[in-house]
Amino acid sequence: MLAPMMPLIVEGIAARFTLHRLWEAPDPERALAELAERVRGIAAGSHAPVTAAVIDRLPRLEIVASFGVGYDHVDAAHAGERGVVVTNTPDVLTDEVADLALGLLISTVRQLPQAEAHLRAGRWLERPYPLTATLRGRRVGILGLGRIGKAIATRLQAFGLEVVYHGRRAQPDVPYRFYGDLVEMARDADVLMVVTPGGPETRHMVNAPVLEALGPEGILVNVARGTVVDERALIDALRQGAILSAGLDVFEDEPRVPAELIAMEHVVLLPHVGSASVHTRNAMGQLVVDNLVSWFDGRGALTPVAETPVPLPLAGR
Ligand code: 8YV
Repeated sequence: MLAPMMPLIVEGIAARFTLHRLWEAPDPERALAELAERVRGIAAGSHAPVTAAVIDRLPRLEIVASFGVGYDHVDAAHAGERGVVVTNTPDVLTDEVADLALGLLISTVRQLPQAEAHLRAGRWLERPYPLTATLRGRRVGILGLGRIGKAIATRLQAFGLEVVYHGRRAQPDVPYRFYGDLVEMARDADVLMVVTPGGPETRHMVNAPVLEALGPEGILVNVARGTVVDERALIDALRQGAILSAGLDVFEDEPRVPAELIAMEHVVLLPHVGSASVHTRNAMGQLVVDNLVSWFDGRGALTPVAETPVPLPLAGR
């Protein structure tokens, strides 16, 4: 383990394997060098990247069990080339993140945090809270219709809103209109909901032209990765009124959030809490442990990522 993880994971792994807590070593670099010939698995979180260099230093490495559905902190392509399986924690967080996405959307459009602050500050006694924008009649463009995107779409439909989507390819089995071009979708949509994975392929996909196309009544919601949105372009768009508002759970350089965003009273900002309930984080943590146990029991990884569909440990192949 390269950096501290939740107790459930630490204890679950330590109960079954020899766990080396690298961050506790006086010199973690040296500790890794000394362990290099023996390490067969890594448990990873987003604050300690598993780079190609780390993978290459460990000749006996078989599996990287990563916490979170997003795994942009792991060089999975390189792991795949090396025959190392990478696992993530999908499914167990889908509904939690979709719930949060809807909460953030409503909070942003109807200014729930600002309205509450108005009450708490005693200002209701002076005047009612000003009228807000509405969710009614909005068309929501989902960027990335994967598992979480679909769970969000289901909720939006229950809210009586039209859903469209953009992704790498059209999905024949979904009832929503597909746009091959993101700017075109942004032009037709009133909300852009970002749910696509991070990493170099999606970096700054939501840029100035996309925000311009979303338009002055447009709302951006990002529950995916900060890197998908060009944060400078977003700040400019919000300042100039090119879009109406934004609800953000993720940031380019989190936990550092640009002062310009913090100063804007009309945006809603959350500290990356999409999956952050005790229930869901426990389920995610357990899946990290279960992947390692299943792998070293010779039963294969439970949730390997697309880049590393390695079926079984070497011994079982
Ligand atoms: C976690 C996430 O907050 O699953 C993900 O991809 O972003 C979140 O569920 C994150 O992985 C915690 O490090």
